[in-house]
Amino acid sequence: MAHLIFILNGPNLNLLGKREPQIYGSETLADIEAKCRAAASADSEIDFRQTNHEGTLLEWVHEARGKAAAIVINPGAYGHTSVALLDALKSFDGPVLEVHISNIHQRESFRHTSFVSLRAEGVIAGFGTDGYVAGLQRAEKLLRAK
Ligand code: CA2
Repeated sequence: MAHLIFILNGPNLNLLGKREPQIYGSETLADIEAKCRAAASADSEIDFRQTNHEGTLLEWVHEARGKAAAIVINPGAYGHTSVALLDALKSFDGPVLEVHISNIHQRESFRHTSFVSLRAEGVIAGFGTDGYVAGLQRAEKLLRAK
């Protein structure tokens, strides 16, 4: 059966490919979106978004309730700071997969914890932009098993 998967991106991810390539690589967010669309199975519809605003991210998670089957999310720095984002994700019924491009555990200690991880079925960090495809494929596998 066809299903909708939200791929949500938090703050500063619009800057990918434009600065800090040594940490985040040279691909842009548009490249990542194209990669996800190419990797998605035929029965997945992808809704790919980015925002720099915490409230917008919360509203997108609310919108996903009753609409999307799964959420793949790179929360950016909000993963480390936002209890509100965790609470919003707890109101969503389907699988949540958390993606970080960089290996957050190899970086500053304030990046080592993520509130989102408390809700996520799986967490991928340090796989570069391939982590998005891994998160998407894991979401699809979990949906097929339902
Ligand atoms: O590794 C990741 O994907 C992160 O979620 C990226 C966030 C960072 O705050 C998290 O700790 C880990 C940052 C988003 C990208 O920020 C950029 C800033 C300048 C230039 C390019 C990207």
